Amino acid sequence: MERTFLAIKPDGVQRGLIGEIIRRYEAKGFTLVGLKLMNVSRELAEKHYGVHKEKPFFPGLVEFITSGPVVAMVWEGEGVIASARKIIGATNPLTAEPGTIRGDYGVSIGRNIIHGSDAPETAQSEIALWFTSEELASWQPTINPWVYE
Ligand code: DAT
Ligand code: MG
Repeated sequence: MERTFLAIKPDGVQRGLIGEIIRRYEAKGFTLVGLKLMNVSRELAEKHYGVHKEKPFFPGLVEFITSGPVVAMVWEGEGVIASARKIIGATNPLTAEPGTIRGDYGVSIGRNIIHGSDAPETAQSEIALWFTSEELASWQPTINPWVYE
């Protein structure tokens, strides 16, 4: 079963959106297999956003993601990587569709509430970067026959 890494950024935590965001993925039918509230070290932030190292917004991005607690999560389900990104919406909240998390709650690109892995390779490397295998719970929700045909 496919897994993805999602993180509620410091703005999402400060704005009281933790429950609302988790509710959306639960209601969709995906399974939560990893969850922790944590402060992000500069080292972890720079590794996580390593692909953007040369971008002008990189220093601000690292500053922002280390500025307060983050909710790191791993979600499991059929097609969860692409679907979770659809639920998140476009990078810029002003162009993100209403109904998406960023479209409903955000205004600024530098305050876009949530991160989600963008492909199977990044999902795998981000899960390994943020979680140990002991921190992930493998379980089968009993409702799954009502979620999957
Ligand atoms: P996404 O988070 O949708 O995968 P991304 O990987 O292109 O977007 O960029 C990572 C984060 O960096 C993004 O969530 C917000 C920030 N960011 C991206 N482009 C930016 C820009 N032009 N100005 C400021 N911040 C930006
Ligand atoms: Mg990205």
